[in-house]
Amino acid sequence: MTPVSIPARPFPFELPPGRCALVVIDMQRDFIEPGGFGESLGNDVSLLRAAVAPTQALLQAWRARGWPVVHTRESHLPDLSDCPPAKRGRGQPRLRIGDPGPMGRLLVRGEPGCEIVPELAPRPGETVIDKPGKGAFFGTALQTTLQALGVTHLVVAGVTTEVCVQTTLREANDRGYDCLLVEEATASYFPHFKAATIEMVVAQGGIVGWAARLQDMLDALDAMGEG
Ligand code: C5J
Repeated sequence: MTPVSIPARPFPFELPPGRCALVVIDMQRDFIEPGGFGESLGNDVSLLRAAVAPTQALLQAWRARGWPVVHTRESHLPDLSDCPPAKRGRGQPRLRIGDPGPMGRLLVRGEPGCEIVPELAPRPGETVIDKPGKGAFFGTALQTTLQALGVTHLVVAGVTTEVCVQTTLREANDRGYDCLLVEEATASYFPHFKAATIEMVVAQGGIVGWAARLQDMLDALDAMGEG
């Protein structure tokens, strides 16, 4: 099928229908809602809410076309055997990974806080990747999953822009995927880090990938129709 040309920086992104997965990074209650891991680190979690509605719009577009959707969760096994002590011990948070909080044990699989926010809940048939690190390829089956789906391009959304989103973009870039970050569908506790990350991605002729505005992406998809 002919690629859809998405207006983007540093130049248009040629999206191959059906071979471009939407990857939604870590839109979990633990990062977005009060009482979770993000707040335990001293962050204003309300800043991340802005990415929810734009990500919903992307999910709607992908679901309407039956294109592949991948959700990730930064999460650990209940015994924390996949959480390096250096990660758990870092900094001086009020609560650490695995400690009990109002939404259950922080970043532990199966706990309420570890779930994706209800507005963006995965649907049956969508891939959910539990990842112990910042990058979605590290310690996961993401690469084999994407290969099995025939995916060559990624459209990326999620939080936080400069941590798990950027790490995943770089991992994907090194594995040969063309990646586009949707600006409104990503957020950071530090808005200037979000802005800087977008600039880093698109600089030097798209050294890591592309960035596009949500409406430009939706308009380009609408123009091709739903198929
Ligand atoms: C962080 C993430 N910020 N999902 N995780 O620790 O970006």
